Amino acid sequence: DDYNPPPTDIITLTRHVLGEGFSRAQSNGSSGDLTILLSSLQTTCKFIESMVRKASLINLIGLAGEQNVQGEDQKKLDVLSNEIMINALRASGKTAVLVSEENDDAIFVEGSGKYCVVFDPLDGSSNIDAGVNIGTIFGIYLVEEGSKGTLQDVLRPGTDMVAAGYCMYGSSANMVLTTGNGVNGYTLDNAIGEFILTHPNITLPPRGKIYSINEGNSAYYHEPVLKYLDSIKYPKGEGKKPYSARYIGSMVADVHRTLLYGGIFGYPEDSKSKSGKLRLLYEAFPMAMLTEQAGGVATTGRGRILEVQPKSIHERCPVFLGSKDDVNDLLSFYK
Ligand code: AHM
Ligand code: MG
Repeated sequence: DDYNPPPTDIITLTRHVLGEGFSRAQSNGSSGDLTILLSSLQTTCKFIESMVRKASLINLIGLAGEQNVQGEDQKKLDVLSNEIMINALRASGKTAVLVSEENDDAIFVEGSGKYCVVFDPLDGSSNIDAGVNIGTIFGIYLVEEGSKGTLQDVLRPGTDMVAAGYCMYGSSANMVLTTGNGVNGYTLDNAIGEFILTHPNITLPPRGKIYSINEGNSAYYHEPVLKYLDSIKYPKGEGKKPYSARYIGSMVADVHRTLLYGGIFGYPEDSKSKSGKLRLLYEAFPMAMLTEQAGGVATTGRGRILEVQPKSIHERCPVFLGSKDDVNDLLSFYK
């Protein structure tokens, strides 16, 4: 017989998260709550995923900003994603403070929730209409001992995060998650509506062959960045090959590729953007935590990203992350 039975013992995200030793959160005796919170985040990503898939069809028949047949204003995808996340995270009963890229102020949730979630509901906005990969990024803090949830609970270095991750909406939906115990990747199986563990223990190769940076900004770049770029494009030494350039302009997609293939991703500070473009709390910190947990390095050029002390929730931060040897090469130009 040619019958090939499908695997019947699949590891779903829920199963994995339930069974994983939640090193940091567990030591606070609240791993059950984190499981519930992650489960709620999982649902929001499935919801956003389905909206992203439908959006291209809707775009074909109506422009954003127009009214739909019911006479309601059509919401743009990023606004919709933000509402989905805020509603679900509030309803989870496990959150105290929410910080979204889409909201000027932090949101304080009434109740006994102990977690703070910082997030960019739909990152890569310039890519939405072209159908290029976009994603949701999130980081999670536990409120400090005795706190009911204040701004101070989210104005903390990334080293305090208990979990971080993203979901990339591409040819498939991929969730990549760390709870401080390595990095795992899951792929959404739409047929059963579950994220399945497909990339266990993601580990960055020590060196890659790809650089990912918006080189169109070269006119503004500072010397260390220009010199580093030169060194990988015109390598000196027997048998050394120039690096390949890959830049999507969606942080989630560029970081995802970097985690899987290695190399370096960067959004530096320059003479035009004094702190770069990316947001510290909900872009740089989560991606830096994932990178370090996968064995890579994440730096501003001057120091470890995760150790930056945030002063305000939407502040920006220069970012370089990726394979250990590649990022250290870059850092040698800063010395
Ligand atoms: P956004 O939050 O408005 O989408 O901007 C963040 C995005 C990142 O996903 C990406 O790394 C970066 O902006 C790309 O910027 P640029 O187009 O300047 O290269
Ligand atoms: Mg963003």
